Amino acid sequence: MALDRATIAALARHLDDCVREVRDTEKLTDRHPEMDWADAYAIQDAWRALATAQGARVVGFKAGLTSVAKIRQMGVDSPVFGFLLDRFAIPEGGEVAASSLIHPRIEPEIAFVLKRKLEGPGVHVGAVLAATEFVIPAIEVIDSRYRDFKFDLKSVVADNTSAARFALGGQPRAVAGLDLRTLGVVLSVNGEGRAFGAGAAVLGHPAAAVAALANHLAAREEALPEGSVVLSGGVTEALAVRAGDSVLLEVQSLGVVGFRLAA
Ligand code: 0L1
Ligand code: MG
Repeated sequence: MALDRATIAALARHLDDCVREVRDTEKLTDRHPEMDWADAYAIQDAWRALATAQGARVVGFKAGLTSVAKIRQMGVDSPVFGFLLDRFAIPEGGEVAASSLIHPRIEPEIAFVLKRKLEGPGVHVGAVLAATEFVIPAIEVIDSRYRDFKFDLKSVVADNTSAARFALGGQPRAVAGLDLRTLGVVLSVNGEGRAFGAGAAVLGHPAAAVAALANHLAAREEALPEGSVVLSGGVTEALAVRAGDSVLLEVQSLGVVGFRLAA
């Protein structure tokens, strides 16, 4: 590691301040070009510890940059992983205040809810499916704390992979009999279909992203707990949204989920 403990804690607090004050910042590597991968995840961990010390609950985890569309959109080349807090959840059909976000974007995702702990190493698609209680449509709201959504991978990992909000809804379905690769996805904004895809866009199979996440956590002596929600990654590129927009995601066989970005 290149950064000391005090710097890691200070950077986590800085990102947390940006969220609470709804303001952007320069990417961390501008001031700390020496920051390495261990530092990046240590800052994310310190932020997680700070949030739980403040009373938040970790309800799940996410994989990001798991589709070719996202990788191209962001000009990066490997998946990243973050955590989800209870306060990120938007009720289905509910509202989120645009004023509480910096420059939100939305992603259509398939979420997994686990019926038992999933622990790597060696987790594969089959193990993920066996541990899944149900899958459900999810819209992730990402809101990079970095100016103009411009960052490098280490900075974005420290920034909890831009995680900000998520909405789950529609029809929860057990995975037996579903081919997650061929499920069609339509993301609409204000009634207009804006992004289209199918589950296979996520690493060939959305469960592969969950497996990669479980194996990533194992390397850090963590596991996905029973009952956790896992966002497997955007099926399409992310769409910018603004105050007044209503968004709706339809996933074939799984129904719809939506919310409004209130002014
Ligand atoms: O969930 C995601 O794919 C986001 C990963 C972080 C990069 C970004 O903000 O787009
Ligand atoms: Mg995402």
